Amino acid sequence: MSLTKEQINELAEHLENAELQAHDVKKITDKYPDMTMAEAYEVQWEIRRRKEARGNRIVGMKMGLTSRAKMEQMGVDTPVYGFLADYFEQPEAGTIDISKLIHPKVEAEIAFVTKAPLKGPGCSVGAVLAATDFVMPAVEIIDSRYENFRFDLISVVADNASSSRYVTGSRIADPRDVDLANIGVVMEKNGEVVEVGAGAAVLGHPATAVAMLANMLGERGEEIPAGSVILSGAITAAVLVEAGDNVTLRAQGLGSLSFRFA
Ligand code: OOG
Ligand code: MG
Repeated sequence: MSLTKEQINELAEHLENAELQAHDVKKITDKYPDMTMAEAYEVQWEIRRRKEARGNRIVGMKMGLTSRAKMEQMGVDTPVYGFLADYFEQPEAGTIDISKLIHPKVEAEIAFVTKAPLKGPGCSVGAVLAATDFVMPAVEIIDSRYENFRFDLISVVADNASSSRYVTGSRIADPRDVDLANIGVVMEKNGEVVEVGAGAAVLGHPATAVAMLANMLGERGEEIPAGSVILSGAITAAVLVEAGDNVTLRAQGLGSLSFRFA
């Protein structure tokens, strides 16, 4: 580690303030070009600690950059994780206040809700499916705190993988009853189809991303607790939204969900 604990804390405060005040900042590797991935995750865990100290609950986790569409869109090649705090969740059919966000984008995902803990190393897709209570369609609203949504892997990990908001559909399904690799999703903005994809875009099967998350957390001695919401990563590229936009996600066999930005 080349950064001191004080520098990690300062970076966490800097990035969290950008999130809470909805303003963009320069990517942190401009100032700390030698920062490591381990240090980037330290910053993210410090942001998480700050939120918990303020009384926010951590309700789950997300994987990001798990599909080719996303890796190509963002110019990076390795999946990353982030955490989900209670206030990230937004109701279906509701309105998201865009003034609290910087330059949000929407992406289609499958959410898993666990009924048993998942711990790596050695966590498999079978273990994920056995520990899954149900799956739901989800739209993640990402909002990088970096100028023009441009970053490298280290900067985005420190910035909690651009996590901002998410909306889940109300139709739940047993993962045994849906073919998650072949599930089709259609995302619409203002009634027009903007992205389509299939579950297999996420590492061949969305549950693979959840297993990868458990294995990454296992390296820190952490696990996915029972009752967590896990966003498995965007199936499609992310689409920029603005005030007034309506977003709908239709997921084959899992119904649809809609919400708007104002
Ligand atoms: C990083 C977060 C990516 C996903 O589902 O791929 C992500 C970003 O693109 O800003 O959430
Ligand atoms: Mg995502």
